[in-house]
Amino acid sequence: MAAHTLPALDYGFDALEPHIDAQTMQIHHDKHHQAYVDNLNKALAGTDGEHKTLEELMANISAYPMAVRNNGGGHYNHTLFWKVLGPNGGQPSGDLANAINEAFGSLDGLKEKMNNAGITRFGSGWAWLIVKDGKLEVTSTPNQDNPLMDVADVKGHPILGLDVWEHAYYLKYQNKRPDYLSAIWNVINWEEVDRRYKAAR
Ligand code: MN3
Repeated sequence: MAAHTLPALDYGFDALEPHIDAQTMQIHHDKHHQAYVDNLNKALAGTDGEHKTLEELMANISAYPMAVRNNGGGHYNHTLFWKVLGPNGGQPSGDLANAINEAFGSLDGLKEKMNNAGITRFGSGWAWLIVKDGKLEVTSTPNQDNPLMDVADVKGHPILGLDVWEHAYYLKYQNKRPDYLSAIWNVINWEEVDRRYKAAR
């Protein structure tokens, strides 16, 4: 397949203000994500991994060098992250809302569980809402790992991911990761989470 490329955002860098500031979005997308893409392409050049999709790489990531794990995970995770964020906020509805209520009691129950997963993830990583055996679960991963990887402690199909690396929040929130995690729920694109939920079931 062709070399991996940085996907454009569906909204402006300032669209998630005041919850996520424009400067953070610009650096995060144009610098951090671009670096994952560039370093993934470098790590894959001339290897059999060059011909695999991202999903194929994730499923067999233990067979690849750490540079593919870190940068392939970084590319997959951020591509998902930009899509599940958006300026319109709102709430989950339909089957997804029912599944959230069933698994976590309420939307607030999900938020609490995911924020706790993000806050207790030491160092850098991600908090995830996944579909596992048809049901919703919350988990977290270190670094740029994700639940699609064969090395993940808890495997499943991610439908929402929250980046808890400091680069995702430090300019606005400094060391206050819980404040960033509280605010991010104002800019979740629930239509996209719902689309991924239906696809994953
Ligand atoms: Mn990031």
